[in-house]
Formats: sequence, structure tokens, C-alpha cells
Amino acid sequence: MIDGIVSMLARYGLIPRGGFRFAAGEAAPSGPSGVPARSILLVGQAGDAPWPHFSRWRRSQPENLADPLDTWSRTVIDGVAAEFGARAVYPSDKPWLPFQQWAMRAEGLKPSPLGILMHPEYGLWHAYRGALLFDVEIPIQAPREVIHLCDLCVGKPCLKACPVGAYSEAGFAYQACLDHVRGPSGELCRTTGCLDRNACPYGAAYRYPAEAQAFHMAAFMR
Ligand code: B12
Repeated sequence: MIDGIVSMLARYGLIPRGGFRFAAGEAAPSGPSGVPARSILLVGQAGDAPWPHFSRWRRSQPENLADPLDTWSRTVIDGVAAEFGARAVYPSDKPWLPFQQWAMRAEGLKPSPLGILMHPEYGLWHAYRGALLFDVEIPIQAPREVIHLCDLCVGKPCLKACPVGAYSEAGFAYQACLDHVRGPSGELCRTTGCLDRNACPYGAAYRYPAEAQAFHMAAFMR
């Protein structure tokens, strides 16, 4: 089954991002039958691999379609869920589901100073597009030991590039970021993406192209 899921996701540039079994008695979201799920498989992306698939699909959609990436993700991942007897949930579902906590458990990742999880290969250039919940236990490998690259990073350039210091030890100054990105000096952030995220030296081969970063920044500004 996992092989089938992997090859269906690959058609869209998506990959499984690890999973785990919920412990007995743990508050798990419901599976396809409506009772608490027994296991979960996260679905996401490394680098911008889904971008060409998403862009092609988007050209066939109305120009003013709201939340196009979420809509594309639902279209694709709902199809995978239906094929493999799972229930799909999404990062944009409300109330928000704990995707980053699930990801830390599934792949052993830890947060970078920016809040984005640091991946040993993809750096900050990865995301979650959905998760598949199962009524049954699926064969999932336990996460391997991961070196948290931020522990090795001495200069922490990710905390120095933002002109308004939006990210700091105190967390993410959401309003300061938004005001700057929307304002007259935010042109570079709007067109090439978050300067702090781009300052990270890891996973450079997976960095999203400017077009994709501008798309995400526009969504953030809305
Ligand atoms: C709300 C939200 C935000 C809010 C944060 C407000 C806040 N202070 O809570 C805002 C709008 C600021 C935000 C921004 C961004 N976000 Co955001 N966000 C979410 C969302 C939808 C819900 C978070 C949540 O509360 N979950 C519920 C709790 C119970 O789950 P949790 O796992 O415990 O949540 C963790 C996060 O809340 C995290 N956290 C708290 N504050 C912040 C701030 C940032 C910037 C991040 C990344 C995480 C983070 O700490 C919690 C502890 O683990 C998640 C998706 C999801 N469902 O989790 C994405 C998510 C966390 N965001 C993500 C990303 C990438 C971003 C951006 C960096 C890029 C973008 N999408 O534009 C931007 C930053 C803007 C910039 N300068 O470039 C990714 C992170 C992926 C990863 N590799 O780790 C997620 C998982 C979405 C996804 N599809 O993959 N985000």
C-alpha cells in the first residue's frame, strides 16, 4: 500500500513525510470510519517539486480562485485518500491541526529559530500539504536520528537579515513582518520571499524559486 501511495503522490511532485501510530487512548483525529484513527501518514513537499504540477492545474482554473494551493492539495490528496481507504486532513483545516507536532514525531525534526522545522537535507525548503488518517496500523518506519543543523550553525544568519527583526529569540513578530512586507520597503520580500528564510545556508539546492516564494508571500499578506 505504501508503495502505491508513494507512486500516486509522485505524479504530483508530492512525497510521504513520515508517519506514526497513535498510542492507545491518545486523542487522535477520526479515521475514515469515524472512530479515532490508528495511524497517520504526512504528505508534503521537498523543495518546489509540486510547483510545476500546481501551476499547470492553476492555469485551468478561474483566475480569482480563492486559496488555489489549498484547493489543488485537496483535489490531489482526497484522490489518494479515496484510493487507499484513508481520510485526508489539511494544514488549513480549522480548528488547526498540529501538523508541526506530527512532523516532529514522524521525522524527528526540530524547529529552526524561524519556527519552520529544519530538515537535515531540505533545510527550510519543505512543507506539509496534507495527512492521511487510517483506521488500521500501516507499516511505518520509526524516524532515524536527525542532526539538528541549527545546533551547528554559529552565526545564525536567519536572525540577522530581516530589516525589521521580525524573527528573534522572542518568537515571530507577525505584525511587524506584515507591515514591512506590505509597505514601500517590502518589495524584496514580496518578490523574492522572506529574507531571513533565504539567509539560511542549509538545503540551498531545495530553495523555492522566486515565483513560488512570491506566491506564498502574497498569500501571507492576504
Ligand atoms: C497559523 C499559521 C501561521 C501564522 C502563525 C501565527 C502564530 N504565531 O501562531 C502565520 C500567518 C504568521 C504563519 C506564517 C507562515 N507560516 Co505558518 N502556519 C500556520 C498554521 C496554519 C497553523 C499553526 C497552528 O497554530 N497549528 C496548530 C498547533 C496546535 O499545531 P502545532 O504543530 O503545535 O503548531 C506549531 C506552530 O504553530 C508553530 N508556530 C508558532 N508560531 C509560528 C510562526 C511561524 C512563522 C511558523 C512557521 C510556525 C509557528 O509552533 C507550534 C509548535 O509546534 C500551520 C499549519 C498547521 N495546521 O499547523 C502553518 C505552518 C506552521 N506554517 C508554515 C510556514 C512555512 C509559514 C511561513 C514561514 C511561510 C508561508 N506559508 O508563507 C509563514 C511566515 C511568513 C514569512 N515571514 O515568510 C508551515 C511550516 C512548514 C515547516 N517546514 O515547518 C506550516 C506547517 C504550513 C504548511 N503547509 O506546511 N503561519
